[in-house]
Amino acid sequence: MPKQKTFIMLKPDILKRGLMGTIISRIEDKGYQIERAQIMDLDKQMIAHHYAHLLDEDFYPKLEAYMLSGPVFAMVVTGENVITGMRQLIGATDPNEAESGTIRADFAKNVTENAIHGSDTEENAAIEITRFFNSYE
Ligand code: IDP
Repeated sequence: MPKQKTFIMLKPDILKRGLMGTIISRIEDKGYQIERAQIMDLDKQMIAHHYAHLLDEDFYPKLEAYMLSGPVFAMVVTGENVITGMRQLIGATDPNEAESGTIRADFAKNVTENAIHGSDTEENAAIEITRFFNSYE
């Protein structure tokens, strides 16, 4: 299995609550490498592109407010089968449904403020990495 890249983003409350290091350790402990990273503020347009599939949802304004509530930590993470592996490490969208030991089960506050994003497909990983880092190397 060749190395893959995925886009991972620690959401604002993780930075505010001082949990960045803990979550980065979980990623590295799984054998993945952080290849690129930056702390950044998102704007409404960036959030609308990233969550374009959710723009019509009732909860979108709440999601937008959460993603604007502080800087995020954006990363390109690499490793064997990293897209599926990171989705497993992250857990289900709703922390009440996330398997124990996953990042969301341990650190997400609720289904909106759920700590972390990870790309779901290789195609989306390439789109998201390009959106956040301006290039897919
Ligand atoms: P994912 O982040 O697990 O891939 P998506 O369905 O793409 O799940 O949702 C994107 C983000 O939108 C979630 O991570 C969460 O922050 C928020 N979200 C998703 N579903 C709900 C919901 O039912 N209520 C409130 N917020 C939600």
